[in-house]
Amino acid sequence: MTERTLILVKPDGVKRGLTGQILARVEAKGYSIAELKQLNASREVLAEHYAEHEGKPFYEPLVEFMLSGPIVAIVAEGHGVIPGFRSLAGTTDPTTAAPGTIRGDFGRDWGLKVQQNLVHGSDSVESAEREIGIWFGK
Ligand code: IDP
Ligand code: MG
Repeated sequence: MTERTLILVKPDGVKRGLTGQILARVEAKGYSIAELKQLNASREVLAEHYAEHEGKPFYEPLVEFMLSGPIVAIVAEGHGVIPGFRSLAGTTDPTTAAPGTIRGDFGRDWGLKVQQNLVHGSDSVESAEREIGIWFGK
């Protein structure tokens, strides 16, 4: 089966009207969109999604941020899409993410407790499978 990854356009990206530009970059790279929906996340879904970060200082602000508005959840498909989308997204901190990346071009430090960095992308085959199950069902 072709590789699949979970992409989330976080509430900052949706609010700022950047969903289309983010999707355009995914498509321009040659990946296809297998699933797409906009939703308001629940605390339960976010607790599952961010289980690895529970207990970290940015965990609560991260969950509050992800609850602050609609999210666009996407399953993207194509060979190498997992590292490929991480590369399109850029590094976690938008201040220093490379120009040319989603976070580098559209993100910045807003002086908040959590990095508002526009997108999430799965970081491994195992995470992708787990996360697609959380957001789209098995
Ligand atoms: P990633 O999204 O690049 O994979 P992770 O380390 O998995 O980064 O962190 C999940 C999310 O938590 C980040 O995208 C960012 O929104 C937030 N975050 C991560 N590290 C920090 C931090 O040190 N301070 C504030 N927020 C953070
Ligand atoms: Mg991560």
